[in-house]
Amino acid sequence: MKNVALITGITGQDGAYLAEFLLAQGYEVHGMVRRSSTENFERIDSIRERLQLHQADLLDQLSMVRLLEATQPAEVYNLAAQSFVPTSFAQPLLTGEFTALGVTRMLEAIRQVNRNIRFYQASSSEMFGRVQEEPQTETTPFWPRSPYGVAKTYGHWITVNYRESFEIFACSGILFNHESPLRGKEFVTRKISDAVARIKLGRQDKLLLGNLDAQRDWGFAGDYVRAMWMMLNQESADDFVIATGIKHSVREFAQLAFAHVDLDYQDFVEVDPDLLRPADVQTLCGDCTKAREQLGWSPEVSFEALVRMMVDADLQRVQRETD
Ligand code: NAP
Ligand code: G4F
Repeated sequence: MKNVALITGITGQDGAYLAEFLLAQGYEVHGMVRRSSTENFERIDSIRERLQLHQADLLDQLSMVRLLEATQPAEVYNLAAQSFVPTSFAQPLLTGEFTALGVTRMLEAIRQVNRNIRFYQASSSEMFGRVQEEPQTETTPFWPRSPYGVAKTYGHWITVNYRESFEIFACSGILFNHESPLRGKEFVTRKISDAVARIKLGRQDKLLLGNLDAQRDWGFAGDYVRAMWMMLNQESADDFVIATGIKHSVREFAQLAFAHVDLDYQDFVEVDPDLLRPADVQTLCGDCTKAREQLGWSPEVSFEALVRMMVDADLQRVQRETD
């Protein structure tokens, strides 16, 4: 019999990569999607026929209970969230409802329907915020710097709490930034790769960015979804940092991306003060020793290969759109 998995946030970057990965492992894959006036299935287009999609919403407890009853999953991957940090400053309450309380709603649904369901929570390096040590590990204290980071910190602890209180197999994956050609265009890496492609092909003149000195530990989303599955397929539930251990600045990302198409970023990038955040996370760099040793996980795609992959994909897409 096939293993059954349910993914919330299946229409997002990670949802699409995880769905493809689980299908390749032989899973029956169900996805939770929220109702909208137009379908937003672009990222899962190529696997759409092999997925079973169901309407439900993180805001609606009963819809999640019914979803678990209908699909009877062995594994639930909770990837759905309001995931953009600037929006969390503009809409802190909604972010709290989705990104924090949404986790409890899913855990409550599991507690009610079937406590044997294994649960993965998409936690974030944003929880480290104003970092207390470097590199960050599973024991580094949290100091979130945005309503998003605060909401994710709640999601992390409620996951730990349901594991300790109700013996639910619940894991929190503390993932550092991970990117891909499927990344949303508002995030800085994709904003840069898209702009590089458009500038190279004569469709755009300049690129406005905010904090160029912010440093992130950037990895490839395809590598990171593999870690999610590994966490749910070990003997006991635990929490893991998933990272590359190497950090780069936004400036370096831009430099490399423009250089890949023989351009100098300094000729095109301008700083727009409106893009600076009320409080930013200046630096993040993770230590994934625990995941390496206990899960046997390690990243395969380097920073340089990631930048090239994203720019090349956007060049092809922009070219196609303008043909
Ligand atoms: P993403 O591309 O922004 O996808 C978010 C997903 O959540 C989308 O499918 C979205 O659906 C869904 N969603 C939002 N609100 C919902 C609601 N009320 N009910 C149901 N679904 C809802 O995010 P991602 O980059 O794939 O990240 C996946 C998860 O990992 C998120 O929880 C994110 O916070 C977390 N995370 C990401 C990173 C990273 O670097 N990518 C790092 C650490 C943690 P629509 O398509 O309908 O909008
Ligand atoms: O790409 P970003 O928007 O990602 P951020 O804020 O690190 O959050 C992402 O990673 C988290 C993991 O740590 C996830 F949990 C979260 O869901 C999301 O996926 O910004 C990265 C850095 C920031 O310091 C920002 O200030 O880039 C800086 N930046 C500079 N100019 C910019 C821009 N960010 C954006 N989005 N747009 C800019 O123009």
